[in-house]
Amino acid sequence: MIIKQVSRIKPSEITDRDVWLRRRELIKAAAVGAGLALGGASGLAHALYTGPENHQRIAGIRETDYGRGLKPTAYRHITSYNNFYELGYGKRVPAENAEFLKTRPWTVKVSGECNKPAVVDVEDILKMDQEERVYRFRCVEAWAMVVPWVGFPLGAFLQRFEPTSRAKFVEFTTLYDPERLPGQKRNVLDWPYREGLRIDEAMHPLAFLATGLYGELLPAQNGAPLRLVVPWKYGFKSIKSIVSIRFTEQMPLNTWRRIAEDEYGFYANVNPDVPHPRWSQKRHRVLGRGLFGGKEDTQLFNGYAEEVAGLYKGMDLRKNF
Ligand SMILES: Nc1nc2c(c(=O)[nH]1)N[C@H]1C(S)=C(S)[C@@H](COP(=O)(O)O)O[C@H]1N2
Ligand SMILES: [Mo]
Repeated sequence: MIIKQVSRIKPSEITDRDVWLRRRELIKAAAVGAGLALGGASGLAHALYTGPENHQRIAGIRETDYGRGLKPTAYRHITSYNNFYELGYGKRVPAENAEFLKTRPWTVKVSGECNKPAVVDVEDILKMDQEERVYRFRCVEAWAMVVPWVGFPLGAFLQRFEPTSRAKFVEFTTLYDPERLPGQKRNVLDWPYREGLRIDEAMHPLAFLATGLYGELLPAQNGAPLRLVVPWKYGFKSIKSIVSIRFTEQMPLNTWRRIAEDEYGFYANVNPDVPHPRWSQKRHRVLGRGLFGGKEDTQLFNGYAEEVAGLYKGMDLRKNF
């Protein structure tokens, strides 16, 4: 019966965040009424598209103003159109292979230029205060979506380990385990996937570590149990299924730059005026808005220029692409 309640309102009918929030209340009420332990922001879609570890609501999520007024992309699109090469190539394949990625046990090792290196268990990470932020997300391939993430600011997490003055960058690494991430059995990328941020980018209040979306734990295909979200940069910076965070003095060599440094830079800031060598970045397609209805102009820093432009003052954004 919860399915019926939920599916009465299609994600495509949500016009703004207030409606979406009201709908969430309705779903909560329906779930309680039905005596179900699991809620779910988009009912049937969850059942169709997610693996066995999902449907786990995150308790005590704090609402925030981030993204107020943005219309979140439907859950089924966010979770069925993915880039996660470790779970296969092709947008639909990672969701199909979700069950391979067992996310327990899971630890995150924090090391390098810091006073308090540590290995943190994912259960402790999930005990941190969780908040919700609705962010625009723009892939370098010129598709985009709006995601209601759950998680916490990256900077708040990093401070716990007391980075030293030599910590100029932060390097992130994805799990390497070809059994749980079978795409790693083929040498398509130089595994494990790595990414990096400058320390001031990492400490910026918009930089986020996500544990969930739509109020539930992340599905495997979206980077469970912990992934980076840097909304002003192209999607490939938002590394998934993180097991290691290292403070470094040198700029880390991120995976895509290693493969094609003329096409993918370190900064990867969303910028409509700097085309990819093989395509324009002026516009993008928003998932879930139909084949012809979803085109939008791409904004500098993906619309977050007011917040982040100061990080790049005096830098040539064409050279440092
Ligand atoms: N480990 C890892 N992280 C990754 C990727 C990947 O293949 N492996 N793909 C990146 C790219 S190109 C994008 S666009 C986003 C896609 O995130 P989504 O599938 O949650 O939309 O994840 C990024 N993080
Ligand atoms: Mo991407």
